Formats: sequence, structure tokens, C-alpha cells
Amino acid sequence: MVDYWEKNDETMPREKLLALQLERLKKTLIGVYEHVKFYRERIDESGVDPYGFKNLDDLANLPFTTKDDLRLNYPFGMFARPMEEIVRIHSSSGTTGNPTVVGYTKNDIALWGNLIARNLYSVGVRENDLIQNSYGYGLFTGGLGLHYGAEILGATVIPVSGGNTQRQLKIMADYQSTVLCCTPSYALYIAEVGSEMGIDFSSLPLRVGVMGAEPWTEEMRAEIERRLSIDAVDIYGLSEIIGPGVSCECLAKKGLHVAEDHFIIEIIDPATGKTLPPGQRGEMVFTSITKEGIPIIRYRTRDLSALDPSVCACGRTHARMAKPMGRTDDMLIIRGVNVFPSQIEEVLMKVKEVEPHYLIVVDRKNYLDSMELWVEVSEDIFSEKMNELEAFESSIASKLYSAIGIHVNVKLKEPKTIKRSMGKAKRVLDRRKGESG
Ligand code: DLL
Repeated sequence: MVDYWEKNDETMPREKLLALQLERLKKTLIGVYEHVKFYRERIDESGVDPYGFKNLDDLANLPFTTKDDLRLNYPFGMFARPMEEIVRIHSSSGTTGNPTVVGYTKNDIALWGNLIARNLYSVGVRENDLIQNSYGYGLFTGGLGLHYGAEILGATVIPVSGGNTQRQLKIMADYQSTVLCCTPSYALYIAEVGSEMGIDFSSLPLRVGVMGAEPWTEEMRAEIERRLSIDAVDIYGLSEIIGPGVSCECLAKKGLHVAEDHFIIEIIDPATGKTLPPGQRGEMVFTSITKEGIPIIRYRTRDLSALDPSVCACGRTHARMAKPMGRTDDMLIIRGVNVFPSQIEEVLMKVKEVEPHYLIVVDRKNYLDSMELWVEVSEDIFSEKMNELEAFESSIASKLYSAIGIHVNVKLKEPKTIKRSMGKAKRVLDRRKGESG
């Protein structure tokens, strides 16, 4: 029998859920209109009357909020509450320009922890579990986000944070961790170092991995599950909305349940901004409807997914988003052809002689884009089949050609030469943008 952290909220009939969303959205709109100059101006420009808002469909008439809007209001310009009510600040890494800064009130922190507890519970985590939390602690929302959720659930949390992989493995074996929280790329690295240390993961009590913060394919999931001998589930979120916990898979692993009692999700066509019907792939847009510190209206995530509002096998009624397949800004345009790193990962993970460590190197020579794929081969292949490597490279290239329609120059690399990630993996090196590495 499936059981729930908050049965009423998680299995609420959709009609009731939509009514609750409308009621909460109305309050949020008035709140941002009265307390955030940015929203007051934008809403006035849009012609929507925040006091006369009557229908969820009218959400589409409200303006979007973008990362640039947050940056322009750096650091605290989007906060809807005075600083004395803000108890925590997080921020995105901000590789270009100002980072985005978000603030949480006491209620926001409680809400966030509760959402994570709900997520953990939905993948079978209980009070007697020992959660090894290997997301980075600090301004990144992964570490503290999962941490407080685990405590609210009542499980035991080990706040190990990212890095120092051998210590991670010693802790995992000595303390007998049952749950691992980290990015999927770090999970693979942990698996690799563990095997080198002679750890047999199937003999450990580790059971579930709660993994997110970066895109990962089904093929990558299969690899992690096999190597670590666990169920690996996908958790999604972004600092601008709350952090991890915006959505999470249940053990059915058929899409991530969006916490629709706190966030309204829309899928839009990124080119036109028009709302798309369920099932169609597009950019996710979120509106928070219970947050206090920094409520957000129609935030354009640039993350691509599709929505399934049907009731899940687990009985939860909250719509499920498909595993995010990447970001609009991760899309590479190679000689006019659009390619997502996830499409390459999908092909690569099916080739059993290669390791799940790769880097896509894009360059432009003589005005022509070129794409190289660096991928590691296993020790045995590397030493045994040195003379066949070239043939092997072209066989991978031809598989990629049939999947994405462009020629990729495949370069097999010696084991352990591609940089490992302990947080979000960097899959693309775009020399056209002056990146080096
Ligand atoms: O990455 C929050 C998080 C922490 C999620 C831990 C899950 C686990 P940011 O640093 O603000 O927040 O980065 C947000 O990361 O817009 C996506 O592009 C990407 N992302 C997050 N989760 C997933 C996922 C955290 N499950 C950005 N699949 C988002 C694909 C993801 N991409």
C-alpha cells in the first residue's frame, strides 16, 4: 500500500487543487503588487487588475519574470518582505554577470523543508534511514535544502557535503548509509572511486539515490543504479523558485510530481511565449503561490520538459513533468543543426565499452562549426584494443550521426582523463565562446 507524507495535499482531486491554486494565486498577486516595485510596474503595464483576478487561465496574461529581471534587481530588489523577516539567503552560482539572490522567511524555510520531506517520503525514506547528504552546503540550495527536509522527516542526516570522495565512501561503508543525495555525475564518481577501493556496493545497505541539480538521461540512471545497486530518483528545482523540491519522482519513476499546491507550472513555446497543451515539450514556467520572501510570477526557467496531468500509479494527483532534457541555453547549434548534450549522452550510454565520462568540445574553424566528443574507454579496452580504437571511434560517430544528423569527431580518451564532477558536471566546452579547458 502506498502511503503519503501529506495524503490530503498529495492526492487532492484536481478540481480542488485548481481551486486552491486560484485562491493562493490571487493572494500572491496582491502581495507582489503591493510590496514589490518591479511587479507593480509590470502588472500595471500588462493591464491586468490584480484585485479582480478570477480565472487561472488569466495567468497567461501576466508578464514573465526572467533571470535578467532578478539580476537587474540585484541583490534584494525582488524581496517582498523586509529584511527583518528574512532568515536565510541563497544564491545561484552566477557564472556570468550578477548572481541571483533569493531570501526565505521562517515560513518559507518550513515550507521548503516540508516539501523535501514529502519528496523523501515518496521514495520510501523513513525515520530509520541514514541519509548521506553529499550536495554542497553553502549558498547552493542543494545541501541545506535536503538537510532540513531530512530532519523534518525525522531521518538521520549526515551533512558530509560534496568532495573528499574517499571519506564519502568510508562514511558510507562505516555508518551504513541507506540514502545518498548528490548530483548524478557525482554519484558516478563515487561509484568509480568505490570500486577502486574494492567496495562491493551490492553488499552495502545503500538503497536510494536522490539525484538532481543537472540533466541526466534514463541511460545514465540505469548506469548509476547498476553501479551503486540502488534505485536512483530524479529531484528537480531551482533557487529562484525555492531550490530542490519543486518536483521529485516517486518510486514509479514515471515523471517528477510538481508540488502544485505551492507552484503553478506552465509549459510554453520558448520562441513565442504561448502556453502549450499537456504532453508537448517546451520551456517550464513557474509561479509560486505560497512563498513570502521572494514570490515569483511566471518565472522562465529555460529548462525543457513536458507535462502529464494524469493521476500517477502511486495515487498522487500532482502533475508530473518529464525528466528535464536540458536547457534552452544548453542547446548547441552546430552548422545550423540543434543538438542537446542529452541526445549525445543517450547514444553514448548504450555503447557498453565506454565509460560514462564525456566532454563535448565545440569549436569554429574557417567559419565552420565542429564538434568533438571526448569519451573515456575502460582500462581493458584501452590496453587490449589499441589498434582497433580508430574503428571503434568511427562506429560511435556513425551511431551519433544516425541520432542527431551531424558528424561528430569522436576521440577516445584514456581512463580517468576527463575531469570528474563533485557537483554540477560541465558537459560542454564551447571554444566558440572563448571557453578553454
Ligand atoms: O540545482 C537545485 C537543486 C539542488 C535541484 C539539488 C536538485 C537537487 P540551481 O543551482 O539554482 O538549483 O540550478 C537550477 O539546475 O534550472 C536546471 O537547469 C538544473 N536542474 C536542477 N535539477 C535538475 C534536474 C538547483 N533534476 C538549474 N534535471 C535548473 C535537470 C536540473 N536539470
